[in-house]
Amino acid sequence: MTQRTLVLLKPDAVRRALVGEIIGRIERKAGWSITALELRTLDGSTLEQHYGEHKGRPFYEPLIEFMASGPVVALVVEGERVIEGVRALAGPTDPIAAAPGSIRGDFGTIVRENLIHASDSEESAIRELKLFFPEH
Ligand code: RTP
Ligand code: MG
Repeated sequence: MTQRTLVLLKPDAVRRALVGEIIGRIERKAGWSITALELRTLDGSTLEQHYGEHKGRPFYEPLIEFMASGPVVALVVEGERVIEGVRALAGPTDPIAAAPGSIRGDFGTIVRENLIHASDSEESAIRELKLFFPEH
């Protein structure tokens, strides 16, 4: 089942120069490919649409501020079961609970600064790809 997913390497990953490390893990999965990639600083409107499901939660405002605090690397990844697959590479939201070997488990400590976003379902992937790469 070939799918496409939206991945964001969050501002902490860019600041800490972990972009190559994280992209390398995605690239090495058999048969997956990166079909779009861009360094960009996200504006409030894009972030409100992207994280709209969390509006009203206590972590929402600091999350939006963090996500706008520096450039992210946005990428489209295509391949076999890639939606579930990138979420598995990333590990659970809380990096302390994430197993070593996962991206969050290997590099993160703070819940907010957990390095990577990946679409969590086919519906989210379609919505997020339209938001970040409408031309794609
Ligand atoms: P993402 O949407 O970024 O891929 O992460 P996720 O699905 O694993 O987690 P989600 O529940 O959607 O939360 C979105 C992002 O908000 C930050 N967060 N902070 N309690 C907190 O301080 C808290 N909870 C969530 C994280 O950056 C999380 O990835
Ligand atoms: Mg999420």
